[in-house]
Amino acid sequence: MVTLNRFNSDLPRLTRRQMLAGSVGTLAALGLSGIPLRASGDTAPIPDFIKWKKTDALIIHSEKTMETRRDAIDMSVITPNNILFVRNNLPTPSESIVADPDAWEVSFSGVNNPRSLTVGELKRLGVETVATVLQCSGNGRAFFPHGASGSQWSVGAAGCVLWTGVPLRQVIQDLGGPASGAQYITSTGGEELPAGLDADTVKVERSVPLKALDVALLAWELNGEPLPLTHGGPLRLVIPGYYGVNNVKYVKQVAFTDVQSTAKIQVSSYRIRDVGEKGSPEQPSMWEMNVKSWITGPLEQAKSGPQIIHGVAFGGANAVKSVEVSLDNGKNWQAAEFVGPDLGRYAWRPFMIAADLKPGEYRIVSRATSAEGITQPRERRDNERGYGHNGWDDHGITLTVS
Ligand SMILES: Nc1nc2c(c(=O)[nH]1)N[C@H]1C(S)=C(S)[C@@H](COP(=O)(O)O)O[C@H]1N2
Ligand SMILES: [Mo]
Repeated sequence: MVTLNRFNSDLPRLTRRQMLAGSVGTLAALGLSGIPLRASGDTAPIPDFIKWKKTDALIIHSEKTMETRRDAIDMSVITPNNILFVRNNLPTPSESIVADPDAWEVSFSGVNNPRSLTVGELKRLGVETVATVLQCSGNGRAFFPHGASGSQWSVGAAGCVLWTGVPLRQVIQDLGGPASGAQYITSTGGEELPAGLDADTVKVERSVPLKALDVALLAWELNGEPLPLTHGGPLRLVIPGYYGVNNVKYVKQVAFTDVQSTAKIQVSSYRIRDVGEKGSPEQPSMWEMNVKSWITGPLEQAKSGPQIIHGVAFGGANAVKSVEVSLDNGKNWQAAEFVGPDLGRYAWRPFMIAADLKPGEYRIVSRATSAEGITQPRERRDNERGYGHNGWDDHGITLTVS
């Protein structure tokens, strides 16, 4: 028997039609499909490599995927390391690679003077700190009624963190600049690949457009601490404004290339396409993020009287400009206020409205608008793998006030 208590509010709201149909999507959404979408009462096994996390703030989907509970984000400007979501495509490398972080080597190619540099050497070239939203492309996947395969993320495959490292452009300048004809930055993760497999089918290697050189950072610190192995230590390539997958952990190679990587994770995975279609290179790649927001509290139950209704919002590749909140599922909207400091274009901003709530049931939704004037749509854009969901309807919560 699955008990749904605190986790309930993270569940997609099902239409009557979906309930009646009892589709695979419905089952996946409820966690009854064999995909472990856990209720908070469950004691999911905690993998060793995240033993240092505050595991009661996480929903453990599998031994390689865990998301932050919706209420754990609360009104935090910065997501603490010990509650930040985790997503690994491959087994985590050995802890030994962070024993002496400064000794980690990364090779640079497709530049005029190709060479390898250690983290110790990179630390002498420059330093900058940037706040970014780190978000998995599939965040919100659990809300797709067709039962998109992959981790059934609700809203918690996202956090806002501070990265410290050297701007990539500074390093590349020192190496004579990108070779002529370069169009992409292609970076490779440092995982050891399982033997006997074609490397292209498993390796984490992502290409992003060359223009990302203006913002990319080679980071060795997360929220003021040495970058933990779990989040890509000793060194991670951070591409502000881009989906999680482009932020390659334990980066061991940065190449400036005229074509995109031939790895499956680039060629056919992380591509937006209609339900039922296979992935292929001509479809849009999961690069720049879109504008998004969601309510983080109160969830489910509240006492009547004054309440602070709050959430987080970000603009994706742009700054977030404003957020509106509706207590009646989008009929009436009111402007929300941002809470706390503005950490820049790529950060999220907590927001709130003060409301005097009478007893009853409320469908509370939020919609953000980016600096370029794009507002979150009401509807999701259905797509095979459940990527890029920013529809405000599915992300709302139902609050019972007594
Ligand atoms: N080397 C490497 N980098 C990686 C991954 C990976 O499996 N290996 N996963 C990617 C994906 S899909 C996401 S969403 C983010 C997750 O980052 P986190 O685990 O630090 O939260 O890392 C990205 N970078
Ligand atoms: Mo991801």
